[in-house]
Amino acid sequence: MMLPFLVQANNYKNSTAIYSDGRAFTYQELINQSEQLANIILNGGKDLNEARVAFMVNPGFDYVQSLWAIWQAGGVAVPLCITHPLPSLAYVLDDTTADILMLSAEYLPILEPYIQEHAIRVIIVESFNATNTITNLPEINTSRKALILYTSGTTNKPKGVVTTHENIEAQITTLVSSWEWSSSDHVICVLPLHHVHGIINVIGCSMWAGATCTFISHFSASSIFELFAEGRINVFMAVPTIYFKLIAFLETLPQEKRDQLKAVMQQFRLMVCGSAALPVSVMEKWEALSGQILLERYGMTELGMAISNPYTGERRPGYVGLPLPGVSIKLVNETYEEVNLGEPGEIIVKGKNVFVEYWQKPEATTETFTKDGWFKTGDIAIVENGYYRIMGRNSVDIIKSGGYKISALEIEEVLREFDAIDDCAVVGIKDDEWGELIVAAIVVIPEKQGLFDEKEVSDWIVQKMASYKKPRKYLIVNDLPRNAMGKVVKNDVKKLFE
Ligand code: MCA
Ligand code: AMP
Repeated sequence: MMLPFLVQANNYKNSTAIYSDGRAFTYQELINQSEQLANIILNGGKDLNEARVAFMVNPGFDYVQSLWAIWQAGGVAVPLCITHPLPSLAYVLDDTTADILMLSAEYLPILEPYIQEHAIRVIIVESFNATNTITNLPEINTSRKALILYTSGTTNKPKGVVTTHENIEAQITTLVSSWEWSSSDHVICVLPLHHVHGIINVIGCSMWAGATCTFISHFSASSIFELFAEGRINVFMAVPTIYFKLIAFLETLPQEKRDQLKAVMQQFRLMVCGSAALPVSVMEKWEALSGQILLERYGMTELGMAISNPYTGERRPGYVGLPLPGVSIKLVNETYEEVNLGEPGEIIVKGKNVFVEYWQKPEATTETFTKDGWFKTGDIAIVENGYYRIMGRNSVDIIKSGGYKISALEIEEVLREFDAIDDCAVVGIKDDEWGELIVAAIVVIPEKQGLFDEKEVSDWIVQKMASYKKPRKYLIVNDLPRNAMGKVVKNDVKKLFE
């Protein structure tokens, strides 16, 4: 049996699947080339049998063909973030014990030290030349593992979220039908491709529907509007920070140019926002500038999307809408009993969309499900007049900045390794542009007073972890605020930055 995404692609062989690298690629090319790349990955073997294949590949045709090739070879795809420093990449490679690494050539230098020290097979994606060899690829059951995405949580190191082909199909199909994706859609992908938002909502849905996806290499407001102005794109998806930045850019343009862009954007079929709370002010400004009412939805790496405002019907500002078809939701109290309607509770979720496990972390996996198999999100919500509203999280140690989920504990652990730092506490403080801004209260080692240098610590930390995890403000304190038990009170740390 063919994997479901291939069954879909075969319905649209002659349509354009992707615009990237200055050209158009049809579904037929995607099918052929990914099949042949799968053969190269297999290297004479019959089936990767869920071996992990990491790939650090630029957004575009190469990315999608790599993903599809890994799946067709029977592997588990592990996308690496193209802007992460070596220690973050090495963590994922070690954790997944990936023994095949697929790369865009430009990422070879950053990974060279890792490659030198590990028996890992490297495939440079651009140098692969499609031949027309006859292929004999394995049969893949959809219950097999397909993808591992890393997510930060309340533990200090990110965990690998494992989903199967079946999970991915459920995550995609509920969106394709609810948001009425069709083969005449054309979406632009501006999101990073190591997270669900870009992989499932943009690539997964567009490729499933036989639509077209145009890639740009990285976020740039001017490039996005240039593409919009061409008049071909009709679907757009982004995080609140991106809409904030697009609004700021539009506001710098002369009125005439703004009017032209508004006329173009009014023709869009759909604009979606999610990954973090969409401020009502951003939704309103965007509507004034684009004529579009953003559709806000709620999701999670472990779930794909779970709750969404309706495609047709009221898109209520400040609310995430209703559970998507196939996704069961309950709001529960601390003992996992359902709360009364109108009371706040933790969101717990069941459905085919829900991931299977945290990679090689059986205890964390057991802990995150209730006894009867509901996934505990850690997000608190309330139902008001029929719609869900997200009220916050049950952990202050999780920060959402720029749409990225970031563990305060992970940053603290790295900061504590810095020479002059004795102790620290990292928190997220409210910020219009970034949702939350990462800040750190620092206790300097007594003998090293005066030696703490913000720039030095900033330059140092980005060599250890992704730059979006870097604290944006530091405050030197004599002591961290603690409770009677000696535990740092994060809400009091936040107040220090007010
Ligand atoms: C970057 N900068 C920041 C931050 N990030 N400042 C404060 N807080 C931050 N978090 C600063 C940089 O230091 C730099 O400043 C300037 O912004 C530009 O940096 P750059 O890295 O180029 O940023 P960017 O390209 O403008 O990135 C902003 C972004 C990006 C496009 C919003 O953060 C992004 O792509 N976010 C989306 C993440 C995402 O896809 N999340 C979905 C996962 P200077 O110039 O002064 O040095 S969540 C998910 O998948 C679930 C399922 C869901 O619900 O969707
Ligand atoms: P991630 O693990 O990166 O997938 O992030 C998932 C988290 O993002 C959720 O647990 C929520 O805390 C948050 N999130 C996603 N969408 C929304 C939204 N529309 N409103 C508020 N929070 C959101």
